[in-house]
Amino acid sequence: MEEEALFEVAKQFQINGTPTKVKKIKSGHINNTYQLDCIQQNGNTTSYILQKVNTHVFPNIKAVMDNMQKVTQYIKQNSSGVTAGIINTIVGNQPPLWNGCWRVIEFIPNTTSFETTTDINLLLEAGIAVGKFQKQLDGFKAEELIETIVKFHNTKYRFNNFEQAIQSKQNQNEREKRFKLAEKEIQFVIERKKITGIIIEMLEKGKIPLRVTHNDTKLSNILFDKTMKKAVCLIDLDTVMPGSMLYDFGEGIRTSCTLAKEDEEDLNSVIWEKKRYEAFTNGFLQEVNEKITKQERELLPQAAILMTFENGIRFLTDYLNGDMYFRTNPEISEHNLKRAKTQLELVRQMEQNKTEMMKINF
Ligand code: GN1
Ligand code: MG
Repeated sequence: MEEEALFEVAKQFQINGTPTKVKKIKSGHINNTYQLDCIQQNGNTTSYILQKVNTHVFPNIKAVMDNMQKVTQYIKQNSSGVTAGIINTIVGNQPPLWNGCWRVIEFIPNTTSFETTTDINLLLEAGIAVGKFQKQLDGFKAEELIETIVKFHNTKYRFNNFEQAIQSKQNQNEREKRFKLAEKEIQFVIERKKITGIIIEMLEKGKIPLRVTHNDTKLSNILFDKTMKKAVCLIDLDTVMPGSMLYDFGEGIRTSCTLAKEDEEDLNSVIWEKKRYEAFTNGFLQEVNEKITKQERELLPQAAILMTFENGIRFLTDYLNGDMYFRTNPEISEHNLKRAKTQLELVRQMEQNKTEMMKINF
Protein backbone atom coordinates (compact mmCIF):
# COMPACT_ATOMS: atom_id res chain seq x y z
CA MET A 1 0.00 0.00 0.00
CA GLU A 2 1.15 3.55 -0.74
CA GLU A 3 2.39 5.73 2.08
CA GLU A 4 -0.44 8.25 1.70
CA ALA A 5 -3.09 5.53 1.92
CA LEU A 6 -1.44 4.15 5.07
CA PHE A 7 -1.42 7.66 6.58
CA GLU A 8 -5.16 7.86 5.89
CA VAL A 9 -5.71 4.59 7.73
CA ALA A 10 -3.59 5.81 10.65
CA LYS A 11 -5.68 9.00 10.87
CA GLN A 12 -8.71 6.87 11.75
CA PHE A 13 -7.05 6.28 15.12
CA GLN A 14 -6.35 8.50 18.13
CA ILE A 15 -2.71 9.05 17.28
CA ASN A 16 -0.67 12.04 18.46
CA GLY A 17 0.82 14.24 15.80
CA THR A 18 0.93 14.06 12.02
CA PRO A 19 2.09 10.93 10.19
CA THR A 20 5.36 11.59 8.38
CA LYS A 21 6.89 8.22 7.64
CA VAL A 22 5.86 4.60 7.40
CA LYS A 23 8.20 1.62 7.16
CA LYS A 24 7.27 -1.99 6.53
CA ILE A 25 8.39 -4.42 9.20
CA LYS A 26 9.31 -7.58 7.36
CA SER A 27 9.38 -10.16 10.15
CA GLY A 28 6.14 -12.02 10.86
CA HIS A 29 4.50 -14.58 8.62
CA ILE A 30 0.84 -13.66 9.03
CA ASN A 31 -0.09 -9.96 9.40
CA ASN A 32 1.16 -6.90 7.49
CA THR A 33 3.00 -4.68 9.92
CA TYR A 34 4.38 -1.14 9.63
CA GLN A 35 6.18 1.30 11.87
CA LEU A 36 4.47 4.67 11.66
CA ASP A 37 6.29 7.85 12.70
CA CYS A 38 4.30 10.94 13.64
CA ILE A 39 5.68 14.42 14.23
CA GLN A 40 4.44 16.41 17.23
CA GLN A 41 3.97 20.15 17.42
CA ASN A 42 7.11 20.40 19.58
CA GLY A 43 9.09 18.63 16.86
CA ASN A 44 9.36 15.28 18.68
CA THR A 45 8.50 12.04 16.94
CA THR A 46 6.08 9.46 18.33
CA SER A 47 5.96 6.04 16.69
CA TYR A 48 3.16 3.49 16.44
CA ILE A 49 2.66 0.03 15.04
CA LEU A 50 0.13 0.02 12.23
CA GLN A 51 -1.12 -3.41 11.33
CA LYS A 52 -3.42 -5.11 8.88
CA VAL A 53 -4.54 -8.30 10.60
CA ASN A 54 -4.86 -11.42 8.48
CA THR A 55 -8.51 -12.28 8.95
CA HIS A 56 -8.16 -15.68 7.25
CA VAL A 57 -5.87 -16.76 10.06
CA PHE A 58 -7.86 -14.78 12.67
CA PRO A 59 -11.50 -14.97 11.52
CA ASN A 60 -12.69 -14.11 15.03
CA ILE A 61 -10.81 -10.84 15.12
CA LYS A 62 -13.16 -9.35 17.70
CA ALA A 63 -12.11 -12.05 20.16
CA VAL A 64 -8.44 -11.53 19.26
CA MET A 65 -8.78 -7.83 20.08
CA ASP A 66 -10.75 -8.54 23.26
CA ASN A 67 -8.10 -10.96 24.49
CA MET A 68 -5.35 -8.45 23.74
CA GLN A 69 -7.19 -5.62 25.40
CA LYS A 70 -7.91 -7.58 28.57
CA VAL A 71 -4.34 -8.82 28.89
CA THR A 72 -2.60 -5.51 28.14
CA GLN A 73 -4.91 -3.64 30.52
CA TYR A 74 -4.27 -6.20 33.23
CA ILE A 75 -0.49 -6.01 32.81
CA LYS A 76 -0.56 -2.21 32.96
CA GLN A 77 -2.96 -1.91 35.89
CA ASN A 78 -2.28 -4.90 38.10
CA SER A 79 1.39 -5.61 37.46
CA SER A 80 2.54 -2.07 36.59
CA GLY A 81 4.26 -3.72 33.68
CA VAL A 82 5.24 -2.42 30.28
CA THR A 83 3.20 -3.70 27.36
CA ALA A 84 2.08 -2.37 23.98
CA GLY A 85 -1.52 -1.29 24.38
CA ILE A 86 -4.16 -0.84 21.69
CA ILE A 87 -4.98 2.65 20.39
CA ASN A 88 -8.67 3.55 20.04
CA THR A 89 -10.24 4.73 16.81
CA ILE A 90 -11.39 8.33 16.55
CA VAL A 91 -15.03 7.29 16.51
CA GLY A 92 -14.44 5.00 19.47
CA ASN A 93 -15.87 1.80 18.00
CA GLN A 94 -15.23 -1.56 19.68
CA PRO A 95 -13.14 -3.45 18.93
CA PRO A 96 -10.88 -0.56 17.87
CA LEU A 97 -10.46 -1.61 14.24
CA TRP A 98 -10.85 0.26 11.01
CA ASN A 99 -12.41 -1.57 8.09
CA GLY A 100 -12.52 -4.76 10.16
CA CYS A 101 -8.81 -5.50 10.00
CA TRP A 102 -6.64 -2.40 10.60
CA ARG A 103 -5.39 -1.49 14.04
CA VAL A 104 -2.82 0.71 15.75
CA ILE A 105 -0.72 -0.43 18.67
CA GLU A 106 1.63 1.51 20.94
CA PHE A 107 5.28 1.51 19.98
CA ILE A 108 7.65 1.19 22.91
CA PRO A 109 10.51 3.65 22.35
CA ASN A 110 14.21 2.78 22.69
CA THR A 111 13.61 -0.91 22.18
CA THR A 112 14.78 -3.40 19.59
CA SER A 113 14.26 -7.08 18.75
CA PHE A 114 16.37 -9.86 17.26
CA GLU A 115 15.75 -12.80 15.03
CA THR A 116 18.90 -14.30 16.45
CA THR A 117 21.82 -13.16 18.62
CA THR A 118 25.30 -14.24 19.71
CA ASP A 119 24.85 -12.44 23.04
CA ILE A 120 24.11 -15.15 25.60
CA ASN A 121 23.04 -12.57 28.16
CA LEU A 122 20.20 -11.53 25.84
CA LEU A 123 18.99 -15.13 25.87
CA LEU A 124 18.91 -15.10 29.65
CA GLU A 125 16.90 -11.88 29.33
CA ALA A 126 14.60 -13.52 26.78
CA GLY A 127 13.88 -16.32 29.25
CA ILE A 128 13.18 -13.70 31.90
CA ALA A 129 10.71 -11.90 29.60
CA VAL A 130 8.79 -15.10 28.86
CA GLY A 131 8.78 -16.11 32.53
CA LYS A 132 7.77 -12.63 33.64
CA PHE A 133 4.75 -12.68 31.33
CA GLN A 134 3.58 -15.77 33.26
CA LYS A 135 4.15 -13.99 36.54
CA GLN A 136 2.39 -10.80 35.47
CA LEU A 137 -0.72 -12.71 34.45
CA ASP A 138 -0.74 -15.07 37.40
CA GLY A 139 -3.91 -13.57 38.84
CA PHE A 140 -5.73 -13.38 35.52
CA LYS A 141 -8.14 -16.25 34.92
CA ALA A 142 -7.33 -18.15 31.73
CA GLU A 143 -11.05 -18.87 31.29
CA GLU A 144 -11.64 -15.17 30.57
CA LEU A 145 -9.80 -15.52 27.28
CA ILE A 146 -11.31 -16.92 24.12
CA GLU A 147 -9.56 -19.68 22.21
CA THR A 148 -9.20 -17.64 19.04
CA ILE A 149 -7.39 -20.33 17.08
CA VAL A 150 -8.79 -23.61 18.25
CA LYS A 151 -6.21 -26.32 19.03
CA PHE A 152 -3.39 -23.91 18.27
CA HIS A 153 -0.74 -25.86 20.20
CA ASN A 154 -2.44 -29.24 20.08
CA THR A 155 0.41 -31.11 18.42
CA LYS A 156 -1.80 -34.17 17.86
CA TYR A 157 -4.18 -32.02 15.82
CA ARG A 158 -1.24 -30.51 13.89
CA PHE A 159 -0.09 -34.06 13.12
CA ASN A 160 -3.60 -34.97 11.90
CA ASN A 161 -3.52 -32.02 9.53
CA PHE A 162 -0.19 -33.26 8.25
CA GLU A 163 -1.65 -36.75 7.69
CA GLN A 164 -4.51 -35.20 5.74
CA ALA A 165 -2.04 -33.26 3.59
CA ILE A 166 -0.24 -36.50 2.75
CA GLN A 167 -3.50 -38.16 1.77
CA SER A 168 -5.01 -35.30 -0.20
CA LYS A 169 -5.12 -35.84 -3.94
CA GLN A 170 -5.51 -32.30 -5.22
CA ASN A 171 -3.06 -30.74 -7.63
CA GLN A 172 -1.28 -33.99 -8.48
CA ASN A 173 1.77 -32.81 -10.45
CA GLU A 174 2.92 -30.04 -8.17
CA ARG A 175 2.25 -32.27 -5.19
CA GLU A 176 4.36 -35.09 -6.54
CA LYS A 177 7.29 -32.75 -6.91
CA ARG A 178 6.85 -31.40 -3.39
CA PHE A 179 6.44 -34.88 -1.93
CA LYS A 180 9.69 -36.01 -3.54
CA LEU A 181 11.61 -33.00 -2.23
CA ALA A 182 10.17 -33.49 1.26
CA GLU A 183 10.49 -37.29 1.40
CA LYS A 184 13.00 -37.38 4.26
CA GLU A 185 11.15 -34.81 6.35
CA ILE A 186 7.81 -36.60 5.88
CA GLN A 187 9.39 -39.80 7.13
CA PHE A 188 10.97 -38.02 10.08
CA VAL A 189 7.60 -36.62 11.16
CA ILE A 190 5.73 -39.92 10.72
CA GLU A 191 8.27 -41.71 12.92
CA ARG A 192 7.50 -39.35 15.79
CA LYS A 193 3.71 -39.60 15.87
CA LYS A 194 3.80 -41.07 19.37
CA ILE A 195 5.28 -37.95 20.99
CA THR A 196 2.60 -35.58 19.69
CA GLY A 197 0.18 -36.20 22.58
CA ILE A 198 2.54 -35.68 25.51
CA ILE A 199 1.67 -32.14 26.60
CA ILE A 200 -1.92 -31.93 25.38
CA GLU A 201 -2.85 -35.14 27.20
CA MET A 202 -1.34 -33.90 30.46
CA LEU A 203 -3.39 -30.70 30.06
CA GLU A 204 -6.58 -32.56 29.20
CA LYS A 205 -6.18 -34.86 32.18
CA GLY A 206 -5.57 -31.89 34.45
CA LYS A 207 -2.07 -33.05 35.35
CA ILE A 208 -0.62 -29.69 34.38
CA PRO A 209 -2.51 -26.39 34.88
CA LEU A 210 -4.23 -24.31 32.25
CA ARG A 211 -2.69 -20.83 32.29
CA VAL A 212 -2.71 -17.61 30.30
CA THR A 213 -0.12 -18.06 27.59
CA HIS A 214 1.29 -15.94 24.79
CA ASN A 215 1.75 -18.90 22.45
CA ASP A 216 4.15 -17.22 20.03
CA THR A 217 7.17 -16.42 22.21
CA LYS A 218 9.74 -16.54 19.45
CA LEU A 219 12.83 -14.44 20.08
CA SER A 220 11.75 -11.80 17.58
CA ASN A 221 8.59 -11.21 19.65
CA ILE A 222 10.63 -10.03 22.63
CA LEU A 223 11.57 -6.37 22.98
CA PHE A 224 14.90 -5.40 24.54
CA ASP A 225 16.03 -2.03 25.80
CA LYS A 226 18.44 -0.69 23.16
CA THR A 227 21.06 0.59 25.55
CA MET A 228 20.65 -1.53 28.67
CA LYS A 229 20.17 -4.77 26.71
CA LYS A 230 17.50 -5.79 29.21
CA ALA A 231 14.27 -7.48 28.18
CA VAL A 232 11.32 -5.10 28.24
CA CYS A 233 8.26 -7.12 27.25
CA LEU A 234 6.63 -9.56 24.84
CA ILE A 235 4.90 -8.19 21.77
CA ASP A 236 2.51 -9.72 19.20
CA LEU A 237 -0.29 -10.67 21.57
CA ASP A 238 -2.55 -12.00 18.80
CA THR A 239 -2.38 -15.53 20.08
CA VAL A 240 -2.81 -14.85 23.80
CA MET A 241 -5.08 -17.69 24.88
CA PRO A 242 -5.53 -20.30 27.58
CA GLY A 243 -2.69 -22.81 27.31
CA SER A 244 0.30 -24.33 29.05
CA MET A 245 3.39 -22.38 30.15
CA LEU A 246 5.28 -25.18 28.42
CA TYR A 247 4.13 -23.77 25.07
CA ASP A 248 5.78 -20.43 25.81
CA PHE A 249 8.94 -22.04 27.11
CA GLY A 250 9.15 -24.34 24.07
CA GLU A 251 8.55 -21.57 21.53
CA GLY A 252 11.21 -19.46 23.23
CA ILE A 253 13.76 -22.26 23.15
CA ARG A 254 12.98 -23.15 19.53
CA THR A 255 14.24 -19.75 18.43
CA SER A 256 16.87 -19.10 21.09
CA CYS A 257 18.74 -22.40 21.20
CA THR A 258 20.52 -21.90 17.86
CA LEU A 259 22.22 -19.04 16.07
CA ALA A 260 20.60 -20.20 12.83
CA LYS A 261 17.64 -18.34 11.38
CA GLU A 262 14.30 -20.12 11.09
CA ASP A 263 14.79 -20.44 7.32
CA GLU A 264 18.55 -21.07 7.32
CA GLU A 265 19.45 -22.79 4.03
CA ASP A 266 22.66 -24.42 5.25
CA LEU A 267 21.58 -27.17 7.64
CA ASN A 268 25.18 -27.60 8.81
CA SER A 269 24.93 -24.28 10.53
CA VAL A 270 21.76 -25.24 12.36
CA ILE A 271 23.36 -26.16 15.65
CA TRP A 272 21.64 -26.57 19.01
CA GLU A 273 23.85 -25.08 21.71
CA LYS A 274 23.70 -26.13 25.31
CA LYS A 275 24.85 -22.74 26.61
CA ARG A 276 21.98 -21.06 24.76
CA TYR A 277 19.42 -23.54 26.08
CA GLU A 278 20.83 -23.09 29.55
CA ALA A 279 20.70 -19.28 29.47
CA PHE A 280 17.07 -19.10 28.33
CA THR A 281 16.01 -21.81 30.79
CA ASN A 282 17.75 -20.09 33.72
CA GLY A 283 16.05 -16.80 32.90
CA PHE A 284 12.64 -18.44 32.56
CA LEU A 285 12.96 -20.45 35.77
CA GLN A 286 14.18 -17.44 37.71
CA GLU A 287 10.77 -15.87 37.08
CA VAL A 288 8.44 -18.86 37.34
CA ASN A 289 10.30 -20.70 40.08
CA GLU A 290 7.52 -20.27 42.63
CA LYS A 291 4.63 -21.28 40.44
CA ILE A 292 5.97 -23.95 38.11
CA THR A 293 4.77 -27.40 39.15
CA LYS A 294 6.97 -30.48 39.40
CA GLN A 295 5.31 -31.97 36.32
CA GLU A 296 5.78 -28.82 34.28
CA ARG A 297 9.43 -28.61 35.28
CA GLU A 298 10.03 -32.22 34.27
CA LEU A 299 8.45 -31.56 30.90
CA LEU A 300 10.57 -28.52 29.94
CA PRO A 301 13.02 -30.41 27.66
CA GLN A 302 10.12 -32.29 26.09
CA ALA A 303 8.28 -29.00 25.52
CA ALA A 304 11.31 -27.57 23.73
CA ILE A 305 11.36 -30.60 21.44
CA LEU A 306 7.61 -30.64 20.94
CA MET A 307 7.11 -26.97 20.10
CA THR A 308 10.00 -27.13 17.64
CA PHE A 309 8.54 -30.31 16.18
CA GLU A 310 5.09 -28.72 15.95
CA ASN A 311 6.43 -25.78 13.94
CA GLY A 312 8.29 -28.25 11.74
CA ILE A 313 5.05 -30.16 11.14
CA ARG A 314 3.16 -26.94 10.36
CA PHE A 315 5.77 -25.65 7.89
CA LEU A 316 5.94 -29.05 6.21
CA THR A 317 2.15 -29.37 6.02
CA ASP A 318 1.88 -25.91 4.51
CA TYR A 319 4.58 -26.77 1.99
CA LEU A 320 2.69 -29.91 0.93
CA ASN A 321 -0.55 -27.92 0.70
CA GLY A 322 1.03 -25.35 -1.60
CA ASP A 323 1.97 -22.56 0.86
CA MET A 324 -1.50 -21.46 1.89
CA TYR A 325 -0.83 -20.27 5.43
CA PHE A 326 2.62 -18.86 6.16
CA ARG A 327 3.83 -15.98 4.02
CA THR A 328 6.75 -17.12 1.90
CA ASN A 329 9.46 -15.08 0.20
CA PRO A 330 9.28 -15.71 -3.57
CA GLU A 331 13.05 -15.25 -3.77
CA ILE A 332 13.62 -18.25 -1.52
CA SER A 333 12.82 -21.51 -3.28
CA GLU A 334 10.86 -24.10 -1.29
CA HIS A 335 10.72 -21.59 1.58
CA ASN A 336 8.39 -23.53 3.85
CA LEU A 337 10.35 -26.73 3.28
CA LYS A 338 13.52 -24.93 4.32
CA ARG A 339 11.80 -23.73 7.46
CA ALA A 340 10.58 -27.25 8.19
CA LYS A 341 14.08 -28.63 7.72
CA THR A 342 15.66 -26.28 10.28
CA GLN A 343 12.99 -27.12 12.84
CA LEU A 344 13.29 -30.87 12.33
CA GLU A 345 17.08 -30.68 12.45
CA LEU A 346 16.80 -28.95 15.84
CA VAL A 347 14.40 -31.66 16.99
CA ARG A 348 16.94 -34.32 15.99
CA GLN A 349 19.70 -32.61 17.93
CA MET A 350 17.55 -31.92 20.99
CA GLU A 351 16.52 -35.57 21.12
CA GLN A 352 20.20 -36.47 21.24
CA ASN A 353 20.84 -33.94 23.99
CA LYS A 354 17.77 -34.60 26.08
CA THR A 355 19.73 -36.06 29.01
CA GLU A 356 21.85 -32.91 29.10
CA MET A 357 18.72 -30.78 28.95
CA MET A 358 17.15 -32.70 31.84
CA LYS A 359 20.10 -31.76 34.04
CA ILE A 360 19.57 -28.06 33.43
CA ASN A 361 16.03 -27.68 34.68
CA PHE A 362 16.67 -28.83 38.26
C1 GN1 B 1 3.59 -17.31 12.90
O1 GN1 B 1 3.01 -14.33 12.35
P1 GN1 B 1 4.06 -14.68 13.28
O2 GN1 B 1 5.35 -14.63 12.61
O3 GN1 B 1 4.02 -13.95 14.56
C2 GN1 B 1 2.64 -18.27 13.58
C3 GN1 B 1 3.32 -18.92 14.79
C4 GN1 B 1 4.59 -19.63 14.32
C5 GN1 B 1 5.50 -18.61 13.65
C6 GN1 B 1 6.74 -19.24 13.11
C7 GN1 B 1 -0.93 -17.21 14.16
O4 GN1 B 1 3.84 -16.23 13.76
O5 GN1 B 1 2.47 -19.86 15.37
O6 GN1 B 1 5.25 -20.23 15.41
O7 GN1 B 1 4.80 -17.96 12.57
N1 GN1 B 1 1.43 -17.57 14.01
C8 GN1 B 1 0.20 -18.04 13.74
O8 GN1 B 1 7.72 -18.27 12.93
O9 GN1 B 1 0.02 -19.10 13.16
MG1 MG C 1 2.45 -14.13 16.05
